Amino acid sequence: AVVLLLIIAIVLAVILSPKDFKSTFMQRCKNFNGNNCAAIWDAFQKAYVNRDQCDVPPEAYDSLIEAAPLETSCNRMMFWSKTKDVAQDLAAKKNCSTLERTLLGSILDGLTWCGKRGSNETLTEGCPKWDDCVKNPVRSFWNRVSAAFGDAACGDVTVMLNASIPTPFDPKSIFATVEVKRFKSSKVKKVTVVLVTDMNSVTNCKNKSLQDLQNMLDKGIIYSCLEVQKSRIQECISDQNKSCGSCW
Ligand code: N1C
Repeated sequence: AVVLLLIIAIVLAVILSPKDFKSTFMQRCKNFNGNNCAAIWDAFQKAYVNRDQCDVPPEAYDSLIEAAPLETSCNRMMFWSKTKDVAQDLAAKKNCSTLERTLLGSILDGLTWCGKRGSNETLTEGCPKWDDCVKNPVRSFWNRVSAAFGDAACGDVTVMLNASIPTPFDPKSIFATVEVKRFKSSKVKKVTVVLVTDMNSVTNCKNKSLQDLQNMLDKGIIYSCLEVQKSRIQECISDQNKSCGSCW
């Protein structure tokens, strides 16, 4: 009986998961006050349904971005790499904008999806992992939406990086491969790296990869790097009166 129940549960989970995915999508969209969530869903799933799971290029999401443009505000944009949790907490507290705090980012954060040839279903199991192939639906989504987020960067921009890894500015990261390259000196005045340090730190603002970051910026964009202890950042999150930066 236990085995039978288990089989029924698995079959149900497989049948129901695409629907679950759509309802999660719609729920999150509505929670964000998305007004045309049905149209956004439509544009979203057109990107990957009925396609090979490793043949969804970032451009497949162009019409999704058109249907749900990113809303951001100058001087309040925050980028991050390998510091997701602390970046999210700070952004929420300081009312700064990370990609997860835009409509599309908030809907799809943490989700996995893909389609398959000959079907209009959305699958959530058996989808390619991040590194299985470059043109997988999830990876292409983050690449495309991050490009739009990078394009929107303006004014003073904050980037949270992690001093506990040898290469805080990881050349393979989305921040390095997509976002930084889109910062334009006509719009972005300054990039401030907040390098989050703690007891496990292995590097500082003199890190070679940060030199690479600085060199990659358009001429005219001011660069600065601050080493800030994680405990201090936690105070910036919890204590209004603590003197911190505008997004940290
Ligand atoms: O590759 P990363 O970091 O440098 O990507 C982070 C960078 C941020 O500035 C965001 O604007 O790119 C954007 N971004 C997300 O917003 C995001 N949310 C969730 C990129 N990736 C995002 N994810 C997932 O985190 C995604 O599935 C990918 O695998 C990780 C990337 O995290 P990272 O390597 O720390």
